[in-house]
Amino acid sequence: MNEMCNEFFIDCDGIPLHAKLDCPEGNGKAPLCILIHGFTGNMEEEHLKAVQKALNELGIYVLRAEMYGHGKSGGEFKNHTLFKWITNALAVISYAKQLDFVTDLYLCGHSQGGLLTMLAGAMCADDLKAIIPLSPAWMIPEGTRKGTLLGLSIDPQHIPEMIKCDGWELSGDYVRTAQMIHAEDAIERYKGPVLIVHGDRDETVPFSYAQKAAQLYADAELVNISGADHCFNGFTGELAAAVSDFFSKMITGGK
Ligand code: FER
Repeated sequence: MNEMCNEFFIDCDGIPLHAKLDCPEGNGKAPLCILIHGFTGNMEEEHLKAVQKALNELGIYVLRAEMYGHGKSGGEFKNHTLFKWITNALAVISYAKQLDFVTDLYLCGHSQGGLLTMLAGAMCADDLKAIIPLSPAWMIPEGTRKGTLLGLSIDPQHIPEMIKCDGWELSGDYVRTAQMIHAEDAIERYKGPVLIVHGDRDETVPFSYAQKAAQLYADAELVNISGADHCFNGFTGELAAAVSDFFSKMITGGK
């Protein structure tokens, strides 16, 4: 094992972002994939660990990072916004870029982290060999403009101070900032390779969004995990295989 591989925090403007670097066998130079969870998620979720292990087995470093208000990172959940997550992702990308053992850099994220992958991908296209949004929740910005948020109804013109749901509450600033994001612009801006993996039984993000994104991207592949839900429960092997196949092609230069 590489002694660099461990658990640590990446500073983002004073907010500690909890990170774990999992290494492949050997200490050599190799690609690295950043891996980010979704809304209310964390780096220990089964579907993320399945992707991490599959990539490590292919000889790829995996840097899992938790965003503002999630997992063991700083900040409170109720104060997180996509703007803060974008700043966090930029900090993690900057950190990963300067690691001397990294050859190519990739960015992968699930759901809200998949939307983040699409946004940060567009911002850092020069630094990323490919992006891998998993069940990307790219309807969030459009939903907040129409007044829907995870099944809740809100007045898009008069956003409440707090939004309360079973088990969580969220500042209205989440909605205010999400309304300013246009995922379609990010899709148009990113010309590199994209792998989207999505289950057609996703109850949170409709599969049709994956199909639409795959059409809009200049160079996208969509893998449907038939029967899988939002978090690929019971299908983590299929998810990992889809990601592995894509990376195998990327590494051997087939792509
Ligand atoms: C929403 C739909 C999906 C939403 C968040 C998500 C906050 C994200 C889900 C996830 O990351 O798993 O309306 O609003």
